[in-house]
Amino acid sequence: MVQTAEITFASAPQRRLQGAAPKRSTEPLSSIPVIDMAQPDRLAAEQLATACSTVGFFYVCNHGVEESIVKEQFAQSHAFFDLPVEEKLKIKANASQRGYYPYSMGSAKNSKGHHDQKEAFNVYGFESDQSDLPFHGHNLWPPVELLPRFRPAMLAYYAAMNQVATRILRLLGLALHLGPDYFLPKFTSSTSNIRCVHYLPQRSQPDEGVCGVGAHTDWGMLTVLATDSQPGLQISHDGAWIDVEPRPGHFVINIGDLLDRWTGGKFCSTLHRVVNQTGLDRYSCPFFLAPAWDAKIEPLPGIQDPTINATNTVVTCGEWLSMRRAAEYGGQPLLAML
Ligand SMILES: O=C(O)CCC(=O)C(=O)O
Repeated sequence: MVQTAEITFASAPQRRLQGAAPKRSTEPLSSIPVIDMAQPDRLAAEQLATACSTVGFFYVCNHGVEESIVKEQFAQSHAFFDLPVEEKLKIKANASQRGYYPYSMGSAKNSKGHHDQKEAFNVYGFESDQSDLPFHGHNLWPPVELLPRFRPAMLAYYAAMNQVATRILRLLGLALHLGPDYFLPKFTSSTSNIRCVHYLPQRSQPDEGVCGVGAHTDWGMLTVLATDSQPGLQISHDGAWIDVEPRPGHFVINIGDLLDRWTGGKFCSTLHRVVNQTGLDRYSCPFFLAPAWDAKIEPLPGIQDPTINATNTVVTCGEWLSMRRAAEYGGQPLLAML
C-alpha cells in the first residue's frame, strides 16, 4: 500500500545540513551559468544538468518570449502599485493566496522582527470553487475602469512563463535520463502562479534583518524570474552572497525545494535573498512552477533519498505546498529553522 508521507518540510539547505542530500561544490563561483534555449535539446539539457547540480541558478536567453509581453507586465505592475493604498486593499489577498499583499502581509516577520521590504500581487493559473482548500479560489483583479490592461497583461505574461517553464521541464526530463515528457502529465492543471513584486525605495540592512526578501528557498518545482534593471538578487554559495546581476533579455531560473526533494538533492534549491543596495524602487515578477494539486511526487526512477523513503512514501503537491506554507507562516521563518 502506498502511504502518505511522514514528510519532512525542512528546506533543502536544512536537509543538506542534516546529511539527507549531497553537499554542493565549494568551488568558487566565477559566474552564473547562461543556457541558450535556441540550442538543440541535447546540448541544453547537458548544460542544465550541470547548472542544476552545482549552482541551482542559471540565466536563459533566446527563450522565445516577446519583449513586449515582459514590458507590458512591468508597465501594468507599476500602474497597480501606484494606485492609492485604499484601492489596493480592496483586493487584499485571502486564504486563496491571490490578490494584493501589502508590506506587512507579504512575508512572515523574521527572527529580528522585520517583514520583507516589499508589496506584492499574486495571480494563479488555475481557478477553483473549492475555496476551503488552501491555494484554491478565484483570482482577484483591480477594477477594469481603473486598469483596463492589467488583467490581459498578467494572463499573457503567465502564459508566456508557462511556456518557458514547460520547455525547461522537458529539458529536466532529458537531463535526468527520464525522457522529455516524463514530468509533463504532473503539470496539466498546475498550481503555478506569478507574483508581481514592488520593493520599497529603502536600502536594505541585511545584518539587521532588513531585506527586500530575506534568505529563503522557493517551495515549488522551479522559478522563472524577470527583474527590472535594478540589482538586488543574491545567492548563497560557499558561505558568500553572490550578486545575480540583471541581464536584459534573460530570465533567471532557480530550482525549488520540491524538485530538490524529488531528485534526492541531485538538483539543488539554493538559498537566495534580495538586498536593496540603491535605495530605489525595484520591480520583479517570479513565475513559480508547481505541479497539479493532486500530483503525486513519487520517487524518480534511479533516485534514492532517505527522507523520501524511496519505496513507499508519496506526498502530493498540495500536501507539500500546504506544509511549506504552514511552516513559513506558522511562526517558523526559514532562518530560524536553519
Ligand atoms: O525579486 C527577486 O529578484 C527575487 C524574488 C524572490 O526570490 C522571491 O519572490 O521568492
